[in-house]
Formats: sequence, structure tokens, C-alpha cells
Amino acid sequence: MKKAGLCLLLSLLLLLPGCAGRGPEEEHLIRVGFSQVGSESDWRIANTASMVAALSEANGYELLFDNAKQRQENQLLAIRNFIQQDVDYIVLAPITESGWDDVLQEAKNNHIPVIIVDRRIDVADESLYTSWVGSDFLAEGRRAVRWLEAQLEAQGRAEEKLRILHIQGTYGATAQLQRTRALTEALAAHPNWELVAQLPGEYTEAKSYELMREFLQSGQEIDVIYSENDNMSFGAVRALEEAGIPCGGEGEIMILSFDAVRRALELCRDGKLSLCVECNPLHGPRVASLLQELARGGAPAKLTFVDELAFDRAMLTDEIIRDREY
Ligand code: GZL
Ligand code: ZN
Repeated sequence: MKKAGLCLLLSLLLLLPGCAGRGPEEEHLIRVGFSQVGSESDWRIANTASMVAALSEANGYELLFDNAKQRQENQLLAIRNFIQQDVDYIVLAPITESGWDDVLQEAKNNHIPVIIVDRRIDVADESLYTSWVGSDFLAEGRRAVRWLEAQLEAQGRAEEKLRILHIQGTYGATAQLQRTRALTEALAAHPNWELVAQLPGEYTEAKSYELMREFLQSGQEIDVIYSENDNMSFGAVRALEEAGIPCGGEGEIMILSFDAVRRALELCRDGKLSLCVECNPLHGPRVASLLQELARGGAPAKLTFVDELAFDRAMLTDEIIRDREY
């Protein structure tokens, strides 16, 4: 091949995307595209902070971050953008379980491994993602039900009628599907438990407050609120207080809440919430170790579940609350 042609070929190679325009020191950064659901809750804010801190340049990453503002179409756009930018890895926190097959097939066609965090995805081909890390949401729901059964037993109310208001998270999110399933199982097991209403709170304080105010105008009596995240519980507490209806005390409405963010633990310690079921958002370090293993050519576990607890007032101290990371 003529010398000129060789130079031309070499100069073209240098223009390939992914290598051009980056200094030598940047070349060794692992480029990660992270598509986040939104910023709908304290949990989500803590999850984002954990991911951003772990995938820092100091730790060897170039992080491309996208906040989808709770809209799946924004996540699909973000993933296609990451593919265009030829990232090394894609991390997806999916808003709902369905709708990911096509875009993840495009990532696979471009040899970009995908890690799923938090909620699950329901795809025909499980090879479309390399690993998932998150919570066992069904176990979280069953933890709440077991606690409630024990409380009712202790109060001699196990056979009494129990009127339950169910505030649900974003429909189709794994946390919603599985926390709801735990309550559905419990309702089937306890004929004296009655589901009074289900409110679509979308995991936000504002939506839950609005729906709770409307519900309270119906005058329907309730004994328990099963609220699928803390921010929706905050909205419900605000509406109850405005209506002059007490909660958390002896014989008052019991609120069972999920996430156990600091504000919720404080409300629990102060007697407003009855149970806080932990859902750990600190997935950053776990995702970073999965990426490191992939970068070394390793084969990380397909599923990694995080360990979680539940807190009631009897367990909570100022020290526990102070030492919490979120
Ligand atoms: C659970 C996560 C849920 C939280 C909510 O892992 O998907 O989404 O429970 C958040 O606070 O909005
Ligand atoms: Zn390069």
C-alpha cells in the first residue's frame, strides 16, 4: 500500500469515535452511561448520590448521567444516546419492568454490557443484561405483614375487622408489584382484613397528599395505611394532620412505610409512623465492583440482593437515626 494511503488510513483510524479528542489520561477512564428513573423520592436522591459518588473520575470513571424525570421514553432516549457515544457500560435503573427488549438488543448489538439496579426488568432474553443488584421487595412486603400480624396478636385484635388503605407506588415498578403482592397475599390469608381503597401515589409526597385529602373527604374509616414508600407516607401524614385525624398512637391509624429514609425514621421515633421497612438505596459501591469485575474480564453474579431490616418505634434510638447514611 502506498505510503500516502497508509498515512490516510492511520489518520482516519485516529478519528474513530471513542478515542479521538480525549487526552492520554482520560483514555483509561471507564465510560459509564447511567439512566436514572428521576428524583421522585428521598430514596431516589440517595440512590443517585451513591451512584455518582462511586462512579467518580477519581475512582476511574467517566459518568454520563441522565435523569428521566419518571418517563420511560426519556430512559430509552438516554440509552440510545449512550450507545451513540460508545460508552463502555450502561447502568439502568428501570422505571417499570416492561419495554426494554428493543433498546437493550441495540446495546447488545454494540457490545455494551448492561447492569440493572434497583427495580427488575422483564425481558424475553435474559442475556440482554449482565447483572442486576437491588432489593427483595416481596420480602420487604412480607416483613411488614408479619410485623402487623404480631402487633394485632399482641393487642388481641387478630380476629377483629381491619380496614386497610393501600397507597401504591408507580404501577409496573418491581417495588410496587412485589410490595403489593405481599399485601394481596395477606388479605387472602386474613378474611377479617378489608381493603378499603387503593391510591396511585406514584412514590411522590405531592400525589399522595392530594389523593389522601380526597380520600378523607369520603369519611371512610381506616385502621392501617400500607404505604409503598416514605414520601407517600409523608403526604398521607400531612393530610391526616390537616383533617385532625391522629395516627401512630394506641388505637390510632397504623402507617406501615417502605424505604426507611432518615425523615421516616424520625417520624417513627416521634410516634407518627408505626413501621419503617428498609429499602437500601446505596447501590453505588456494588455497581462499581460489578463494573470492575467486568473490566477484568470476570463474570459477576447475575443477581445480587442487598440485606435489609425493618424498624419500629421500640427499636429506634437517636444514635441509629444519626448514624444512617440516608
Ligand atoms: C425501591 C425503589 C422505589 C422506592 C421509592 O427500590 O424502586 O422507588 O421505594 C422510589 O422511594 O421512588
Ligand atoms: Zn481509546
